[in-house]
Amino acid sequence: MQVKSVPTKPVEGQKPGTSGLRKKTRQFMQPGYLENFVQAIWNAIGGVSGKTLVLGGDGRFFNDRAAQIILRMAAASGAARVIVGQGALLSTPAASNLIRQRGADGGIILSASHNPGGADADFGVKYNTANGGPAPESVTAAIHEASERLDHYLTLEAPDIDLSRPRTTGLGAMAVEVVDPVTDYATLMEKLFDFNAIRALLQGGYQLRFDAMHAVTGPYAVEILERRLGAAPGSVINATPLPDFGQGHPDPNPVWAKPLYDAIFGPDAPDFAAASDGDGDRNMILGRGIYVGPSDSLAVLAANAHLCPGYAGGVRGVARSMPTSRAVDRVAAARGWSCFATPTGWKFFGNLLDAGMITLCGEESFGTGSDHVREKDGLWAVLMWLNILAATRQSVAGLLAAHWAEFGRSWYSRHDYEAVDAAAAEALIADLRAALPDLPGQQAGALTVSEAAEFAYTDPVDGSRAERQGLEIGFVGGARTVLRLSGTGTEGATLRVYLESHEASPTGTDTQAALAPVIAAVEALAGIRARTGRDAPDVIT
Ligand code: G16
Repeated sequence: MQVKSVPTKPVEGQKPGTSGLRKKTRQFMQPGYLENFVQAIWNAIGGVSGKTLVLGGDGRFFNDRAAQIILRMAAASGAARVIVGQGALLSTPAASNLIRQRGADGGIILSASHNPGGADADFGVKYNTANGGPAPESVTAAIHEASERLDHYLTLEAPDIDLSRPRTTGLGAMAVEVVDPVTDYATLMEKLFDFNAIRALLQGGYQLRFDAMHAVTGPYAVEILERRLGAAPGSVINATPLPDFGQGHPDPNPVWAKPLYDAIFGPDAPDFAAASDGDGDRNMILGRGIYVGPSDSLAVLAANAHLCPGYAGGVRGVARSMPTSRAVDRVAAARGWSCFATPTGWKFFGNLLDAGMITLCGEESFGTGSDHVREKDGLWAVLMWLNILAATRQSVAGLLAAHWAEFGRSWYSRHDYEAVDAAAAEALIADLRAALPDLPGQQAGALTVSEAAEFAYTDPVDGSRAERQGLEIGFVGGARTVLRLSGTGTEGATLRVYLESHEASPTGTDTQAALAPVIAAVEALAGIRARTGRDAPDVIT
């Protein structure tokens, strides 16, 4: 088998965003596009010669083709071994686990996460480092730089490898080890959670529904929830991963997982329901008649973590992304844990987890996780909820009511304006940024601004600095808002507006009504309607 050096030129815009490089699938399929980015990764990490890598993806359109291209490129550049999920499938948390368990040097995950899949939808490539986590900013910057200096890439002239069954085979001098994508991950979950207690709960007639949204968690959920824990067959719905996710949008939130969300408020609602996203790292938690917001979910998991065997030794500390609600801060304060606020993006938790400074972390964007891997983990969150529900024998609604009674309630919502004209969105942010110093003391609707600043973060472990991570405006009385532009969209700009207020003894149930003064204050300060031409957000979560 011959190594081939293919001359190439740098392509514009191969700059990894919040979570790897995410573009339209057709762009990735252009000859040389994927190859250029992969070669840029190799170049940025000092080559792959002699290294062991993990490879897999969420099964979306082009996943299988991309895996073959990457295998040939790894072999051509001298990699010693690639551990690849059967059928080129691996959920993001399972890939993180494999990298760690096998002591691999890193891994490539093929996914555009919760974005739709298909020839006319989205594709993505993420590089994870040896700790199993998303590449930090220093590495993504090096990849981008390498992508701008590329003049050739290396590949092997070789036929496709059969990835349809577990076995080890060779590609040139490189070993290709095809592994079952589920087994190691399921074993890890059995160590962290009390499977006997969950099994007893489920066998006592407790009804569970898990929506895999035709994405990668289907096989994981069937194995763990139905086979190992004894949930009734059919409890996992939309369980077969499809290249276009059944034409759905595999994003587990009330908008995109609407059938599940509606079912929980319907007459035949199960006791507990959950959904996960394209690559299995996000989660949405629901209980009969109640939706659990991601920020509340993190707070409840932290407050009850000691009930799960993997966390019985206690929680060392917690972290949340800055726009995530402060519900978990109140738990941390009550328990005497340290609590960190990081920029949006799971990579910012990596150093805190590696240094043993935090045990649990989470984000408002439906991500929760712990030190068991270095990615957020959808099914892990579902199992932790089930373990806590089994241990307390409370309903989801009962557990939340008890939590709010103890810590008060953080009313929280995110308003998204999608595919907004990029220039208009950037101008909105730039103008508000310029106005920040003058905002304190200013009246905004019924509220008065108390503080306003652009969030910047100094990593407490390595001192690295991340600037311009969102505009944060606080109001007298403790409410706040954050505005930032998404780093994961593929069309125009997505403006995210995060809204929060706190009530010590909560009464109502309507989140948007509770937040109405904050919503009006943001409009008064930022003029979103006039500047974007939108009357209302596209998505409210
Ligand atoms: C990715 C990151 C998350 C982050 C989210 C934010 O999620 O992994 O840590 O919270 O992006 O997205 P945006 O920049 O659009 O607000 P995922 O699930 O897409 O990998």
